[in-house]
Amino acid sequence: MKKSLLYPRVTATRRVVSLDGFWRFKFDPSSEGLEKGWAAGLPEALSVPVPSSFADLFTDKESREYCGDFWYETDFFVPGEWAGREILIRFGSATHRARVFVNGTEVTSHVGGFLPFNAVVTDVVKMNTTNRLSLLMNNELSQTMIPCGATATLGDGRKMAQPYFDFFNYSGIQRPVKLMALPKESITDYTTVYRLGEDGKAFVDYTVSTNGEHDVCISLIDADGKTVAQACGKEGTLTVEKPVLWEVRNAYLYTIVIRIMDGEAVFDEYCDRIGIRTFEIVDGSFHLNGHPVYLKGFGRHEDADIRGRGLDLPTLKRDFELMKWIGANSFRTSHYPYAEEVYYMADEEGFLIIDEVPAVGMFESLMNAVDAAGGSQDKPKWFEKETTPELLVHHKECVREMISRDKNHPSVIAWSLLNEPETTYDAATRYFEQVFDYARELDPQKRPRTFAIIGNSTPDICKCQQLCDFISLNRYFGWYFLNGFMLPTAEMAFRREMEGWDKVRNGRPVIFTEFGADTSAQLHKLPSVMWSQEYQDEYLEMNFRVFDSFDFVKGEQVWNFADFQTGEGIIRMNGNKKGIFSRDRQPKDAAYVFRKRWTELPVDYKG
Ligand code: BDP
Repeated sequence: MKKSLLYPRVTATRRVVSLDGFWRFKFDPSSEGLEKGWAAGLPEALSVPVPSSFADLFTDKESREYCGDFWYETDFFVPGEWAGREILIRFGSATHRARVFVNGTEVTSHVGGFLPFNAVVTDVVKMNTTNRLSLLMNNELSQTMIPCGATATLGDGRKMAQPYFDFFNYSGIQRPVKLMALPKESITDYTTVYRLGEDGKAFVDYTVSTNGEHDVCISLIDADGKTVAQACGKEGTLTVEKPVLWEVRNAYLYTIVIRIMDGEAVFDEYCDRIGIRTFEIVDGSFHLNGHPVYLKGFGRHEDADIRGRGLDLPTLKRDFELMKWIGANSFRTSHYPYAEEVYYMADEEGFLIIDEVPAVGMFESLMNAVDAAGGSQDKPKWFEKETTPELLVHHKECVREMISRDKNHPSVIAWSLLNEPETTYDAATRYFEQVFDYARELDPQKRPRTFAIIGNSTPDICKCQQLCDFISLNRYFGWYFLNGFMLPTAEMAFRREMEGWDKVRNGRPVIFTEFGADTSAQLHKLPSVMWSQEYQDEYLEMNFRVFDSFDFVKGEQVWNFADFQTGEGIIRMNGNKKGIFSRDRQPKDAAYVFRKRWTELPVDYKG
């Protein structure tokens, strides 16, 4: 049960209680809490909401920038009628490391801040009374975990996070926490793979895992509540005679009901919503249900004022409304897997997701945003370090957890396995091969794999692009390179590089996973200057001209959906301003430029 990443659902046999709300909280800069017994009770605690990042809740800089150990604590009640069941606590995520205690006993630990995990607490909880849940957490960055970074100790002894990536190191319990009661014999996982028959039928090949011997039965129920297919056995095929397919921006969802049966008795029941669709690359194009689709959308962040990266349903709703308004059909979960609620909303709204593992910051010269702009190159090679083997173990574990969690979402069409890593030497190739092979092995749907290629990994020197099923480029011609008055020369250089990609792409599609220009939502200037809204528009028009003149470009995801928080620095004015929307989700001028383009481009553009 510990490893089951099924989304928590109440069914005939399962009970779920939310533990979200105000929790007790305490910083532990000297890492003394464990020794002092804080796992059993937190002295002089503060109060913070869960889910939320802690950084922007307070008014002092020490709290915002805090790096090190910290504690969360709450009490929860276990109903007496749950006796005899398996009892679990399920964390949507805990950033970046957590040790979990119940009534003072350690029950589990987890490393990696963006994927869920369970604590099995059956044997440590007291029934029909209150129990104590405590987490000893840590948000330090290192070179052996993703996202990569370092932790500095300043002259005055304080620790400081040094991300090798361009977003704020938001931490805490940022996603929902649930108390669950499951039957002892239960469903632990399921997978689906889709085939479309020539006679208009659809076939859903499924597997179900349980922790017991009894057989399972599966039903597929349509949106009107009618059962359209049934099958029994832990592996099998559901045949849907007249399927309604899940289409881009026109989603149709079925409910899959899985039951462990013993005669008429139902031991366990799990329900989920799935969409029937195929996704593949055919003749250099993305095909959804056999039809070409051009990707229009964003690289995004889970980021908003005050709550930081904490799941916030109103913000999530607003983001999807804005994406619909602007004519987008896709996004990348840059630079980490998002909260599960995001994928369920994408399933319902018909958005296509490139799901990204938190493998960012794997480039010594990207040690901070200043280096990113300056491009210092005399650093040791990232994938030849002593720390690389340990990093690979953690990276693969995150890939496993991501695919295990997200594999049944119709919205998820591809895996992005790294963002902007070094790619120009053989050790990188060897590292990449292991991650790419592992993803292929794990994914029942064999979705296309890619990684976001940094600007200085050009087609002539990149030694990893050949592993991608499609090529994803992060390109900043006209912003980091040849910017401002030099924009026309940026276009020439950009076109030359695209000709280079055409030579090595070997029939594969190319998309842009990043392009963008920092822009102040307040600044207008005629003629334009960099950072003005006029310049953002000119920059975009240049990029569009390039995209439109190469038929093998099959998608554009601009950086970024909205302005977002980063660390402090001389090239970031209270965050990254490449948003098409401001951080409070209002349109910059560029939003209207995109809206015009994307609402006019046909879904099968260049198909
Ligand atoms: C790319 C990164 C992204 C940054 C962006 C930028 O993938 O995380 O925010 O550039 O500089 O290097 O705006």
